Amino acid sequence: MKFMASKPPKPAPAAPKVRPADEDGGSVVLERRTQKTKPPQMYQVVMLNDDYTPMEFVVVVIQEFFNKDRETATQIMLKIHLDGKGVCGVYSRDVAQSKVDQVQQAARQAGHPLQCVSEPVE
Ligand code: TYC
Repeated sequence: MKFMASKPPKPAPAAPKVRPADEDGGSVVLERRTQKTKPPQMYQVVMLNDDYTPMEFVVVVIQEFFNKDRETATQIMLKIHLDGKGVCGVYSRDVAQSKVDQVQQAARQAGHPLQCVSEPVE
């Protein structure tokens, strides 16, 4: 038998351990949570009918303060005239209140009894 001058060959290196994706030690796990914050309460500005404010004034007010085109403003005004009230727009609480204030100031200045109110949307 021949004498071995060199060491016996090392065993092949072990294959790297592969961990499952959810156990890799460094990854970020995002939990699915039910949303806790509710969207803010919105308010509708409702305009009321009366027997004295001219239709044209109401149409102009709806165009000016609620950013509606003339046709849409006319439809809203006619709905108010026929049904007694109608929604001109839906906003956050502060914006809705400021629309009410603007309409009432314009109506008072022009000498018309036009009224509108802000109310929470269900
Ligand atoms: N009813 C009013 C008229 O006949 C018109 C009108 C419409 C007034 C809507 C107010 O919010 C209103 N001149």
